[in-house]
Amino acid sequence: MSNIQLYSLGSPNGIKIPIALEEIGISYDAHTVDILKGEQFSEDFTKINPNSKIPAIIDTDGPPHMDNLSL
Ligand SMILES: N[C@@H](CCC(=O)N[C@@H](CS)C(=O)NCC(=O)O)C(=O)O
Repeated sequence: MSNIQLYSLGSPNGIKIPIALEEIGISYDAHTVDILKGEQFSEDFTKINPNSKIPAIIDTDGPPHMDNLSL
């Protein structure tokens, strides 16, 4: 298991971080959050990002990130 857990979807905002991680060569585990099904509002995901937006990252070696700019 990678220390980077990515929660996202292939939307314009959601694809930027996986592209960056791939280009930099950082390994990560990808988890789909289907915003068309409302999964961004689930209890599990709002614990990760209270703003209910993808992308979000849990880095076990650092703080959580929940915006393309902070990521
Ligand atoms: N400023 C945020 C925006 C993220 C954003 O708007 N994500 C959209 C998908 S592209 C989203 O999660 N929408 C779900 C919703 O608004 O309910 C970023 O760039 O990361």
